[in-house]
Amino acid sequence: MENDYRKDFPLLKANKDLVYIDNAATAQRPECVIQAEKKFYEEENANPLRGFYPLSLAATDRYQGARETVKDFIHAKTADEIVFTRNTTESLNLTAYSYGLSHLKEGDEIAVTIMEHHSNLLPWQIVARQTGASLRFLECEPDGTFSPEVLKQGINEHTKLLAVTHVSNVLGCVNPVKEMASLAHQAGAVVVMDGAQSVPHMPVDVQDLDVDFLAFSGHKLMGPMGIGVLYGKKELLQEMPPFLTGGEMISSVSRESAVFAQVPQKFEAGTVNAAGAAGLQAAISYIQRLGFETIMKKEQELTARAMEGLAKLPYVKVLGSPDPKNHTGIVAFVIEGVHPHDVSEVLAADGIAVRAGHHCAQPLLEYLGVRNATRASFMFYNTPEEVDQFVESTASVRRRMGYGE
Ligand code: 7TS
Repeated sequence: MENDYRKDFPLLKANKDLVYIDNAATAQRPECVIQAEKKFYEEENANPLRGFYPLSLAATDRYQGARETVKDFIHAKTADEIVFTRNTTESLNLTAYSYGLSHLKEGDEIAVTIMEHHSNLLPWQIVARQTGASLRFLECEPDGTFSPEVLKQGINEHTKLLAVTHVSNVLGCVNPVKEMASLAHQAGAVVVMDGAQSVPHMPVDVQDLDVDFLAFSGHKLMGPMGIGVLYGKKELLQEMPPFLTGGEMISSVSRESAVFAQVPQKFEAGTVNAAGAAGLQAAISYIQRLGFETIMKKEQELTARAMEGLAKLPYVKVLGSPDPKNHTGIVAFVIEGVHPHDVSEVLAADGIAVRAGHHCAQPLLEYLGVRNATRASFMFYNTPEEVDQFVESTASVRRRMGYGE
């Protein structure tokens, strides 16, 4: 192994021959994240934000400390702008049900890109159906770029909300969200950014991008499953109605009504995932110790190596830009004549874990004229040797499926 990041990851250490390149689905967790969750349960476990005894105060401190860490990580103005959720999907649904249903009306338009993950599409379909607003799709070029005309027409005086992913989980391209947000704001719309595939891999600064909402998941950035984040500008969160109601999100309740707590507690009904927040905090610290410069350099090298290898196979077509520089660690591809499920099974037989299917982006695949694809997604802890194994195995698929080459 060329790098020694793998030693930080118990699962990778225990499975020396595993080539895990399904990182866009979920990353592996370093030891420090697993320990942070364990430490919470062993030393700090009590229901946070409720008790006044020392243990509950310790749990509260850990939970709110994690919020501060997230705030600094994405450069939010205040920790009140950070709402903990279960995952990206819940963060986006919260935004749709709370902001969308209360702000949109008939005649309004919701601009969504054609490359959204279903998590940033289905909630807006529901908002459109319930409010009478309509969806307008921003269609990209096959390489994932948007022409200025598409953006100008799609983001117009009727647009009240722009739903855009920072990085496509299929094409691996980075969208020009800052420019798109500026157009949306000129039109009077708010911007909801899906950061599931960007926040783990590059610096994301919500103030610089000027997005109104940002959603991401802990598990894709090496944190625990079951903890996610919704960032929202405070003035927007403050005037939004709650999404879920019940314990911990109120300041007082009478028989007939309730006064809700301040943000972010207003959006965190019920017992929170404090251990998950502690693990997420540890994951962010791990990323910060490594630095995005190193992470991006490693991931770019791995992606370039993979794409150069695949480019030599005439029956393999990579989705999106042919230039590795326009891909984060994500490389989705089709092999002529072979179903992606078969591709992934052949790779699995060689110990290689990739994802195959529609990647929860069916409108994009349909638009690109492919039904399914296989996807490799690299993370800094992968090695050039693993990339070579993946390319070699992919090169053997057609022969092993009986195509003779
Ligand atoms: N948005 C994007 C861009 C994603 O890639 C994903 C998950 C989600 C939202 C949903 O995240 P969750 O944590 O709420 O599930 N994407 C994938 C994937 O590409 N393969 O498995 C999950």
